[in-house]
Amino acid sequence: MSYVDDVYAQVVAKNPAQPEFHQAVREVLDSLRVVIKKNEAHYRKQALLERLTTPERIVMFRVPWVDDKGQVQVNNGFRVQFNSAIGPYKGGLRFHPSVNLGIIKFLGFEQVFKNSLTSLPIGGGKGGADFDPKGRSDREVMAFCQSFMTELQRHIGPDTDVPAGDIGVGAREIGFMYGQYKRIRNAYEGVLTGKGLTYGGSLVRTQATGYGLLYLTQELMKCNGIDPEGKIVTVSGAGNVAIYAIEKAIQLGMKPVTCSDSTGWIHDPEGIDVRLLREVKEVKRACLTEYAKKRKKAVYHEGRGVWSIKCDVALPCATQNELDLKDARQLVKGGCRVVCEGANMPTTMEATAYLQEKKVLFVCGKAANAGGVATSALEMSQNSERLSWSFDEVDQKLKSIMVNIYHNIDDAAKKYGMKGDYVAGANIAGFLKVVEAMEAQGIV
Ligand code: NDP
Ligand code: 2IT
Repeated sequence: MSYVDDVYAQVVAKNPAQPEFHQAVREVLDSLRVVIKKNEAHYRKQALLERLTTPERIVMFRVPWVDDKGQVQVNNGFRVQFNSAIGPYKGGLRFHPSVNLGIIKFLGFEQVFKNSLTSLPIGGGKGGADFDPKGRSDREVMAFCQSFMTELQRHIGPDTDVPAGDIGVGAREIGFMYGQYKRIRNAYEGVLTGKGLTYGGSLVRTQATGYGLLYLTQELMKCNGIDPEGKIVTVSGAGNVAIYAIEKAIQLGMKPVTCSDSTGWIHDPEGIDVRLLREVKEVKRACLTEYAKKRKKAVYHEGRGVWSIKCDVALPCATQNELDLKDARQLVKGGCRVVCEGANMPTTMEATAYLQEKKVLFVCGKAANAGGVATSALEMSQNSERLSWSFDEVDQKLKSIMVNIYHNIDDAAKKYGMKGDYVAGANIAGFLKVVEAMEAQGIV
C-alpha cells in the first residue's frame, strides 16, 4: 500500500466511530498524494503524515452547571490542540448538542491547513461542548460559560492557545468566557478573539468570515471571467457566517435569495432583507418563520431545500455535510457555476467530486472561510500592541489576505498539474508550510 493509504487505514483503525474526522483526513491525504509521491521514503521514515493526523494534545472535561430550575446539568467539554508548528493553537469553540470528539477533531484538523493558508502565524485547534444554548436564559448561558472556562483556562493563554467563536458561540458567550478567564487568571490579555469592541475586540471580526468568503468568491469569479452583477446566490444558514455573506453579496451587486436555520428555510425571490434577518436572528434569536411574517413575497419551508433553488452561485454557510450528491445535481441542473464553502466541510465528498467533474468552480472551506480566523489573528496583533485599527484598515487587510489565498491555491493547483482543482491547491499549499515548520523543529 502507498504511504498515504497506510496512514489513512491507521487513522480509521485508531479513531473508531469518528466519521467526520475520517472524511476530513481522507480529503486532505488524497490531495497530498502528488506531493508525497515525490519523496515518499522520506515522509514515511519521518512519520510526517502520522504526526500531522495525530493531535498534539486533547483535553476533555466535565462541565457542571445549574439551570434556572435549580437542576444540575452536566456537559462534555473539549479542546483539541492539533498542531502548533507555525504558531499558538487557534480556532473556535462550538456549542451544539451534536458536538463530540470526532467532530472537534475534524474541525481542528481542518483548522491547521486553513490557518496556514492565511499566511499568519497561527497553529490549529478547536474545542466546544455538547451544550445547546437554544432556549436557555442569559443566566443559564453565563453559568455554563463560566463553568466551561473554569476548566479551559488552565490549558490556554495568549501565546499558547487562543479560542474564538463557532456555531453557538457568539459575542455573548465570548464575553462571559472572557470575564471568567480574567477573574481566575487575574490577567487582561488577548486569550480569546471575537471579543466586544469595548474590551479588546477588533472591528470587522463579526463580519469577517462572511465578508472574506465574498472577497474570495469575487476574485475567483473575476479570474474566471464571471461578472458578479445581478447573479443569483443561494445561501444556507442564518448565523454569523451566512448573515455577513449575504450582506457583502448585496454590496457587490449580487442577489442572495435564500437562507436557512435548523428548522427550515426561506426563499425570498426579491432578495433577502439583511436588516430584517439580523433583527430576527441576532436580536430576537427567533426562528425564520418570523422573517417570513414580515416579508410578503418570502416563503418559509420546513426542513431543508435551499439547493433546489436555481442560482449562479451557492454558498453553504450552516454546518458539515449539508450539501450532498442530490443537492449538487440540482445545483448543476439549475445552472450553478460557483460553489464556495462558508461552513466547514458542508459538501460531502461525493458532491464535491460531482461538482468538480461538472466544472463548477468549487472552493473548500479551509480556503474560502479563512477570513474569520485571519481577522482573529489581526485581533491578536492589535491586542499585543495595545492598539485598535480602523474598520477600513482591518477590512483592507482581510481583503488582501483573501485575494492572496485565492492566488496561492490556484498557483499550487497549477504547479502540481491540477489546474482549477482548488481543493487540492488549498490542501497542498496549507500542508507545505506546516510541514516545513514541523521538519525544522525536529521530532516533537
Ligand atoms: P452560528 O451558530 O452563528 O450559525 C449557524 C447557523 O447554521 C444557524 O442558522 C443554525 O440554525 C444553522 N445550523 C447549525 N447547525 C445546524 C444543523 N445541524 N442543521 C441545520 N442548520 C444548522 O454559526 P456560524 O455562522 O459561526 O457557523 C456556521 C458554519 O461556519 C460552521 O460550519 C462553522 O464551523 C463555520 N465557520 C464559522 C466561522 C466563524 O467565524 N464564526 C469561521 C469559519 C467557519 P439556528 O439558527 O436554528 O441555530
Ligand atoms: O472555523 C473557524 O475558522 C472559526 N470558527 C474561527 C476561528 C477563530 O479563531 O477565529
